[in-house]
Amino acid sequence: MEAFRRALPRVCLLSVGTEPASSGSSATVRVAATADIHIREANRDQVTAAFEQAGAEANLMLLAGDLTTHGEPEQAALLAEACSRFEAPVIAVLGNHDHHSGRARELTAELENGGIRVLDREAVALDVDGVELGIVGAKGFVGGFSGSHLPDFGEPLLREVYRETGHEVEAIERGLREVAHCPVRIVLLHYSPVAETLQGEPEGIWTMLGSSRLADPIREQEPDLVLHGHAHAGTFQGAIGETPVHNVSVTVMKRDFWVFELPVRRHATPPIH
Ligand SMILES: [Mn+2]
Repeated sequence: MEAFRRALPRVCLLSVGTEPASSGSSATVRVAATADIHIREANRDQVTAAFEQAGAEANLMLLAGDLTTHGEPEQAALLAEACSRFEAPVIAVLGNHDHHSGRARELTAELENGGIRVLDREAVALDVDGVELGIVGAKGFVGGFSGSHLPDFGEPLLREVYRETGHEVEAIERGLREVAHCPVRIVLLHYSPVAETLQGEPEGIWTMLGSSRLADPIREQEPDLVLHGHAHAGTFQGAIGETPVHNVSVTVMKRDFWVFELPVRRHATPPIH
């Protein structure tokens, strides 16, 4: 697991990249996204400054896991404090680092005390400046991609790993159905559903970085955006069918946040009689 211990990301003072809005769209919602912040005492001031700036620019903040370095609730409290200084809602999923101390429940409580909504295999619909956004949040899990699939075969422990990924896939599928009515739908993961955004990582560890099984409900239900982290040396942009997939790990973006301007499909104005 040496790969996961290498080079903890340096959160440097912010530049916020922006995805240009589609021309002709009458409304957009600004979503600031990041992953693999790994907050700890040593970087809390930089993280806090970055969050304040992005929080002032965006309608919504999405955090794609590995919020802490070792999964200690005290580290989560630092992030909760950083998120208390702006009004934009913050929605997060946990990553593998957030589970490392076996205290994910306490850690989640700290985050939620600070107003951060943690999604664990669930969906939420929220009104952001008059637009109903559907967010499906799941950590995702391992399993690999074409040529490196973990099969549902053999020792019970390995089959349990396979099954665990299956639970994540089911949650994404169910969550997308629950927010099908929302004009903007986003899937927030930690592990990757595509190999494309892992390009740059050694292929030998791709099985541990995500699973193509996570992509099945996304391909079928076509949300507007999929975000993940975890692959620190991966690639920013990928796709599942028509749905853009972005690896928003801070080390991939080379900045603290990316602000996506998502066009909003509004219902046509009814005729006046
Ligand atoms: Mn990770």
